[in-house]
Amino acid sequence: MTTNLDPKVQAEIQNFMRGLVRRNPGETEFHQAVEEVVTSLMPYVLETPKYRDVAILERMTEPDRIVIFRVCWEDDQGNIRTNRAWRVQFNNSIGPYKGGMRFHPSVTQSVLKFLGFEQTFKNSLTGLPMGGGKGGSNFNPKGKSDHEVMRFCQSLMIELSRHIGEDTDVPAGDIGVGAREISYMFGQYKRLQNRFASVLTGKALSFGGSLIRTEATGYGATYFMQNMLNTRKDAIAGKTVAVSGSGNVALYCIQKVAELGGVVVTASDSDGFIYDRDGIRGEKWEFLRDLKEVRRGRISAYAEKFGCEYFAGQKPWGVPVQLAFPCATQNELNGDDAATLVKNGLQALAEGANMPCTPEAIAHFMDSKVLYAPGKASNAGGVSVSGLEQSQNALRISWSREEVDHRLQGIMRDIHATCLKYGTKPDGSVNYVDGANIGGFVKVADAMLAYGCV
Ligand code: NDP
Ligand code: 2IT
Repeated sequence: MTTNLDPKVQAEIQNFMRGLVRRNPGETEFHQAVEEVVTSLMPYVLETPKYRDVAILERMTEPDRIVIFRVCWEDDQGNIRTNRAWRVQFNNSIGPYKGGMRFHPSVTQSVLKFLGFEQTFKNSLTGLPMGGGKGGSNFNPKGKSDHEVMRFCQSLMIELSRHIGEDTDVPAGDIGVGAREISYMFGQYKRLQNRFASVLTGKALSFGGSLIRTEATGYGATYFMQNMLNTRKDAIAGKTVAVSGSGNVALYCIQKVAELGGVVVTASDSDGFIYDRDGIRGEKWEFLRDLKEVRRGRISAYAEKFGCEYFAGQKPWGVPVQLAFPCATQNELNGDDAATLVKNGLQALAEGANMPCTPEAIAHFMDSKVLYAPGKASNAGGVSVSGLEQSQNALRISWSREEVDHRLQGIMRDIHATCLKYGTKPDGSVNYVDGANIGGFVKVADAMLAYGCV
C-alpha cells in the first residue's frame, strides 16, 4: 500500500515496520493494523516538526501493558477446563482504557493487540474521553450451556476485576460477548467489590444499560454510509446491499439499512451465507434476530424457513450489490473478493467489523474509486454509545431512545467530517483511511506530548 508515496517516506515506513516486526514476532494481525496506520501517518509525522523528533509512532505502537491470566472453570460433566485470557491496556492518554472483550477460539495476543491499537484511534475519533483497550479469551461459547458460560465469566472476572474500574478500564462486548456474558461479568464484579460501578458497558437496561447500545454499531455504520453517499448526492434507498455476519453488528445494520429503503440480500455465519433476493426485513428480520440472539442457531435455518438460497462454506462477496457492509470478523474480504464486488458494480463499502478487508482489498477499492470506510471510523457507533452509557451512569439518569439515537447520529456525522478534514486530497477525492488515521492520531499524540516523555 506504499506505492504512491515518496521513496523517502516509503523507506521510513519500511524501516519502522522492520523494527516493529522484530519487536513483535509472529503477531501478523498486529503488524497488518500498524502498517495501515503508519502508512497514513508517516508523511504527516515527517512534515509536522512537533511529532517528527519525539518517537511518537514507536510510543503509540507499544501497549501500556498487557495482563495475561489463566481461567479455570468446571464444565457440566465436572471436568476442569483451562483457557487463557488477556486484557490489553493500550493507551489511556485521553481517557480510561475502553474496548470490548472477545470470546472466540481464534483469539490470540496478536488479535487483541491489533484490536486495542485500532480502538485507541477509534475512541479518539468519537470525541469522547476514552482511551483504547481490548481483551478476551480463546474460550469458545458456542455449544456451551448457560451455566458453563456463567462459570467461565465468573472465573474470568475474579482476575480481571483487579485491573478494571470506572476510571481505569471499562470493558464491553465484542465477538462472543453479548448481553448474557456482560451480565454474568458485571454480577461477579459487583459481588467481588461490593460496589455498583459503571465498570462495564453494554449492560441490560435494568442495571444501568443504555437504550440503543445493542443497535449502536450497526446503526452507526449505516449512518456513516449515509454520510459518505451524501457527498455524491446519493442515498441508501433503492440500493442492493450485502451484509456479512449475523451477530450483533450485522443484525442492526440490516435493520437500519432496510428502514432506510436499502434491500439487504445477504447475511452469513461461519458456516455459510443466505441469499434472499427479496430482502431481509420485517418478519424475516425478526426471525433472524430471534434465531441468532435467542436460539443461537445456524443461519441455514433462515433459508429452510423462507426457501431462499443457502451457500455452505462461502462468503457473500460474489453477489451483485451496490453497497457492502462486512460485519463478521478480520480479513474476511480479500483482494479477489474486492475485484469481484467492483466488477459487479459496488459503489461503497463501510466496515462494521474491525479490519475485515485485507490490504489488497482496500487498495483495490481505492483504485476503483469505491467509497471505502475503515472500521475505526464506520464502526465507532458502538463504543460511542458505550461512552454515552458511562455518561448516563455518572449522571445517574437515563436518556430516551430518541436522545441517544440523536447523539449517535451527531457523533457519526462528526467522525465523517473529521475524515473529510484530514483525508481530502488536492484533487478533491477523499481517502477515508488517511482521514480516520490522522484524525484519530492528533488528539492522542498531543496529549502524549503534553505529558512529556511517557
Ligand atoms: P457477534 O459474536 O455478535 O457476531 C459475530 C458474527 O460474525 C457471527 O455471525 C459469527 O458467526 C461471525 N464470525 C465470527 N468469527 C468468525 C470467523 N472467524 N469466521 C467467520 N465468521 C465469523 O460479534 P459482533 O457482531 O459483536 O462483532 C462482529 C465484528 O464487529 C467484530 O469484528 C467486532 O470486533 C466488530 N465490532 C463490534 C462492536 C460491538 O459493539 N459489538 C463494535 C465495533 C466493532 P458464527 O456465529 O458462526 O461464529
Ligand atoms: O470494537 C469495538 O469498538 C467494540 N467492540 C465496542 C467497544 C465498547 O467499549 O463498546
